[in-house]
Amino acid sequence: TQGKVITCKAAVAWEAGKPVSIEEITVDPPQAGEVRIKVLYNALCHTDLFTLSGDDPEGDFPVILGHEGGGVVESVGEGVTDVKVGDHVVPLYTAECRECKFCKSGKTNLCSAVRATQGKGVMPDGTKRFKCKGKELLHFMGCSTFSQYTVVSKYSVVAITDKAPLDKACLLGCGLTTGYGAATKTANVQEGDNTAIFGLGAVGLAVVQGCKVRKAKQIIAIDTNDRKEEWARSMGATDFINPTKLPEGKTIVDVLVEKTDGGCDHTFDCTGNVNVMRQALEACHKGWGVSTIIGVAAAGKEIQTRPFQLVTGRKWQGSAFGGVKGRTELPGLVDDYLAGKLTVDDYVTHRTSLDEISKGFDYMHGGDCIRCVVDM
Ligand code: NAD
Ligand code: AHE
Ligand code: ZN
Repeated sequence: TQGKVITCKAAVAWEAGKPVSIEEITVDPPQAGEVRIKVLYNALCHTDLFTLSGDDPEGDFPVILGHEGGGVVESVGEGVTDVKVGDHVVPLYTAECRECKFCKSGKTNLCSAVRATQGKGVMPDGTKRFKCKGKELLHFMGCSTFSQYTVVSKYSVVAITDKAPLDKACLLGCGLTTGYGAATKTANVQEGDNTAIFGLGAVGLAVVQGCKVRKAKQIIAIDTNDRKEEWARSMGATDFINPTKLPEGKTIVDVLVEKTDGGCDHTFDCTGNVNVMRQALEACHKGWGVSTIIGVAAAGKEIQTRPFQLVTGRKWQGSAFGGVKGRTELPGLVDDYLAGKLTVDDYVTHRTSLDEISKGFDYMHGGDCIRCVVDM
């Protein structure tokens, strides 16, 4: 198939707010600096739902969604040397070129090499590789893993050991790395810290794992769904609070400030709800508490607090892909997974097939699903 157009199946999002539909599409060969991947597995992340809903300001249609995938390199364009045909790979929605101002800054994992074109749903040269019924389809987050074959920039893919099962390692393509990295890299939680995590989906549970590995003293898990308590404790949470069941007249901030003798050293939002983000900030300890936003809020939503909260020493920050440099650091996380330091397998609570991917979306609305892996 090298150099040939491939015909395969994909879940196509024709328009916002409508279910994806399984279509036969064509995938062009990789151009210079590009890699064509046979996608074997893809986990469903809430960000896919977010964009499908129409709430994503960068969301445009028709598009092939999906960004938490795992597969094998089918062919490479000229100038690609870091991956080769047959390699097991994970696509990266946060690229790493190692040449741009961001990659060289030593201050962020963000990379500018392909982000502008990625946000427009096209390849770095401004064109697309997907067609369906004669119509071109947009790319998504530089990955588009809802297709049996996809094409990505060489900066947006990393090879991993073939000892890691791809139907689990694909979770490191987003949710697991995002949460674990947010705690251990972006926030850099220290031993003895008091921490609170709002929202115990795959991301929040991975934050809990990161706080645990850093030997935080209190790891307070907060979720409106009681069924998440068991999940949170299994990942290392010391406490669980359902903010819809508080003592009369108490807010979640009151409860957390009392529980932590003045407030948390670190809090995390993993819900995408801007009101929760405010609570997470205001539950931080005066003088030094840091709140890290991971959740993705809908277009137009904004965060609010009194400036006094910051003047008196609280800090508000965010985290993308856990602050992790994918090409440099993801293989290390795979090693941690294989060494049993990072729990991944337990997160896969549901499976489905590409033909029945919409069942996967239904599982995610159900509240019992942590991650559903699609066999492509
Ligand atoms: P999820 O929907 O599986 O988990 C969200 C959890 O938050 C659920 O358990 C839900 O019950 C809980 N929740 C909802 N409202 C709440 C509230 N008011 N108070 C407390 N808990 C509440 O989602 P996920 O896949 O874990 O992703 C979490 C968020 O992180 C989403 O917004 C997603 O888009 C975002 N995300 C961001 C990045 C990044 O790099 N910044 C990466 C992955 C996901
Ligand atoms: N297009 C969205 C971007 C929202 C957002 O914050 N995305 C996260 C990844 S979510 C993965 O499940 C992120 O890391 N963004 C960094 C980046 O470079 O976009 C919007 O809201 O505009
Ligand atoms: Zn995601």
